[in-house]
Amino acid sequence: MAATRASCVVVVLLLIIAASNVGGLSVDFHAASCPQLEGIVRGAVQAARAQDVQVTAGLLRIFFHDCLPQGCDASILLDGEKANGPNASLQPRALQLIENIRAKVHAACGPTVSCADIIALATRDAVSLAGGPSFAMPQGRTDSFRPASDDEIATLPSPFEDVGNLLGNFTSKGLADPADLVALSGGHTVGKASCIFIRADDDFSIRLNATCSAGPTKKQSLDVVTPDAFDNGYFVALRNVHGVLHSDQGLAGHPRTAGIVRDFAANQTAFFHQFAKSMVKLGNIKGAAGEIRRNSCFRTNKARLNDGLDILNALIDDAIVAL
Ligand code: HEM
Ligand SMILES: *[C@@H]1O[C@H](CO)[C@@H](O)[C@H](O)[C@H]1NC(C)=O
Ligand SMILES: *[C@@H]1O[C@H](CO)[C@@H](O)[C@H](O)[C@H]1NC(C)=O
Ligand SMILES: *[C@@H]1O[C@H](CO)[C@@H](O)[C@H](O)[C@H]1NC(C)=O
Ligand SMILES: CC(=O)N[C@H]1CO[C@H](CO)[C@@H](O)[C@@H]1O
Repeated sequence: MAATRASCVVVVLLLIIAASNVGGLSVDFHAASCPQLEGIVRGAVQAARAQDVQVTAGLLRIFFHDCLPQGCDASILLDGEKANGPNASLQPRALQLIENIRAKVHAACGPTVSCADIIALATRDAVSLAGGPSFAMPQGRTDSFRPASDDEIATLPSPFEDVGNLLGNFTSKGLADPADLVALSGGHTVGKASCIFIRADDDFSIRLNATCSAGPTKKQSLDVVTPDAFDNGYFVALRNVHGVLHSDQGLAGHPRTAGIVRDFAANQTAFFHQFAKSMVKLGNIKGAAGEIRRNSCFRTNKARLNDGLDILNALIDDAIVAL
């Protein structure tokens, strides 16, 4: 009897420890509960890239926009946040890819993996498939109950900001090493920016801006050296004053970041090492306690339940009318 009670206490304690470990990420978090996870994610990202290489850029930006405002919690996929300003240009194909992967993973393993973990893993794979570094990405995140607030979304930095301010903006999120800002800005080695963001303050960038007269939806590659490859071409461009955004070009001139840009332009391995390290750091920004979204990455479980109740109520109303 006493032994049974003692073992109950142990079980309860273990449950408490497991619950309080939410947010404590580890690389083998899903190893036992979903051994197929990494293979499913990589296969799906590879297939998506075969359709459209831009999906790498799409995922990278989603990961950044998910993690920075209120922690990595897939809040970016909920309607409130998705409908907000910065999302206006998130790639719909990359957003849908995350949900497609969730459906595959949950079909194989049950609802054991969060949408936030899928964003992190898919982004990690999209980087290495584009020629970038391969690295371990800790897992065990949960999905938020709500989108980020407007105030939290407003903590995403502006491309018109000076580097001194960007360093402060990143430090306030726990990314305090200037190498974090420089390496993560290196995400702009792939992808495109809308013309309204081009700095247009010297001959080179005014010429780039001029290509935009084609229309307001025209975009310009952020890395003018090797637009679609994940490499250090972006830093080579910054050294040649061929950065596209004010926030990019500033990195080559600020005393706390210029030396790092020079290193990364000369040594791709140094960039790759720091990028992997800073991505893990970005991925560790912790969201509030949450859930594993079971039916769709675009809906909280409660919203989904409310839908179900609405349908049930409608059926009951119909039945009453029929009577
Ligand atoms: C220093 C802070 C940053 C600023 C000010 C910034 C700003 C921007 C802007 C203005 C765009 C263009 C959006 C558009 O017109 O569609 C953009 C695109 C992009 N950003 Fe950043 N960004 C920053 C940091 C990052 C980080 C940390 C990452 C990821 C590690 C990242 C990844 C991307 C990617 C991949 C794109 C291209 C997206 C696409 O082609 O779909 N950015 N960024
Ligand atoms: C970045 O830092 C500057 C200077 O402190 C501040 O004015 C700006 O609002 C910050 N931006 C974000 C997005 O936090
Ligand atoms: C950039 O292009 C836009 C639209 O084509 C134009 O209205 C604007 O004057 C240009 N800016 C500069 C600085 O050339
Ligand atoms: C390039 O960077 C890597 C990683 O930081 C370093 O081990 C290597 O010595 C560097 N290579 C050169 C030529 O500086
Ligand atoms: C303002 C805007 O474009 N919002 C979009 C955010 O993303 C979702 C999903 O791709 C779109 O449905 C919204 O229209």
